[in-house]
Amino acid sequence: MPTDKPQPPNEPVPPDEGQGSTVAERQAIRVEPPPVYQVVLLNDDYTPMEFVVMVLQQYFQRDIEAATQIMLKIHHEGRGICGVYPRDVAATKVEMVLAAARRAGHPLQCIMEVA
Ligand code: TYC
Repeated sequence: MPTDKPQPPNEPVPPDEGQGSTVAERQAIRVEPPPVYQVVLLNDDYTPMEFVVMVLQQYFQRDIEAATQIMLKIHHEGRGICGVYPRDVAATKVEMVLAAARRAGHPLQCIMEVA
């Protein structure tokens, strides 16, 4: 075949492709909500009720009525939610409650779990 005429390319190249430029793609991006954690107190036979009420007032900003209700729920049902927080806040509250309980010589248990 004579080659004196330039041949057209096999496929047309769309503008801006294959030339090192960035192409923004329309894509649904799913953003998960940040995980929140519930701080839970567990019942035991030795920690005084008054101490648990104090913990709920001091570390979970409950008034005396709400604190007493939560304490009684834990006493009767074995566990109760003190509050729901971002992970770092929940972890700090667990640490502070456990430290206060150990200082006072009580076996109170406090845990966090994904809400
Ligand atoms: N059961 C304890 C008592 O009878 C009271 C108690 C309540 C302890 C809640 C722990 O998380 C707790 N003295």
